[in-house]
Amino acid sequence: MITKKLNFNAREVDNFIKSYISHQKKTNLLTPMKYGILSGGKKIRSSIIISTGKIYKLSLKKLLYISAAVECIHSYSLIHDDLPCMDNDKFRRGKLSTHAKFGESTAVLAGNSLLTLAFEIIADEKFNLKRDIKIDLIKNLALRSGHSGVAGGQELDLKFEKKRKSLKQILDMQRKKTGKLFEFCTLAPVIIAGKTKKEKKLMSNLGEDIGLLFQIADDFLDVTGTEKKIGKPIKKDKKKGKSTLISLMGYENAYNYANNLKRKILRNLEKHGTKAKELKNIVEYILKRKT
Ligand code: GRG
Repeated sequence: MITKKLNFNAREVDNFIKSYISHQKKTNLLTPMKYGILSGGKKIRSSIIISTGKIYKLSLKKLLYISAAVECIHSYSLIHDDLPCMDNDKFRRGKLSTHAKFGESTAVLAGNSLLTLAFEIIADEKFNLKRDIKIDLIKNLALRSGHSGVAGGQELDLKFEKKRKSLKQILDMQRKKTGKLFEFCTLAPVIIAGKTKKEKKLMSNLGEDIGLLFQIADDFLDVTGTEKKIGKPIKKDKKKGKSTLISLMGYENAYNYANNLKRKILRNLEKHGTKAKELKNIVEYILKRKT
């Protein structure tokens, strides 16, 4: 069962992060940082990293460093996404959001500290990789987190509220806001494995498609999910006037779009045969998920 595997991976990554953080200097910000990264969350990006690593026969240890770094960026983005100046959400993962629990300025600083921690983890000398590979990883993660990636996508998302946007504009925003970090998840193992430029491009595109699928599925959950299961208020997108595929083309057409995207992703994974079985199962799960 894929959910068992996802839970197992999430525990492995949480344990790695806990142990990593236990060696950090003790500061006031550590508590809100831990609250933002450790209490809950599916760690699906980590499972994508780990299952992509299986295609290239990489050790779990190496993949855990990358997973921890990505979860730092992801948690940082959620902490900031919930802030009053962004989506102003009081609940996340079934509990108070970080700013609601610790105050706004602490949440901003805890988010910023998770961002820098991500790069500290990759640069750590205990992460045993050649220097040029590490620089490549750091550069690629930075590129996807900043203005041409997640942060840029978030800005578009906020700007698009209560406006009628085209399919192209919505897809561009969602590919940046959510797709770019997933892109790094399927690219990083290829960088570590030292594969060709062509393979890197193929796996980057695949990851971005998986991220887009994940975002569309997230938008479905806002309509069909329950607050108890997803741990945050539902039906927010309509209230806030968010630009989504559902607002543009209706639920059924958006579902067909997502289903075709899922099929395309699975077709592109065919060439890896059984080595990609776990990644394929995660892709199937993304569209079926209830949390
Ligand atoms: C530059 C990283 C960065 C952040 C600043 C606030 C912001 C800019 C970006 C927010 C981007 C954002 C919230 C994207 C939404 C992605 C998404 C679908 C989140 C939900 O992810 P899940 O379901 O969450 O994996 P869990 O709780 O399981 O970890």
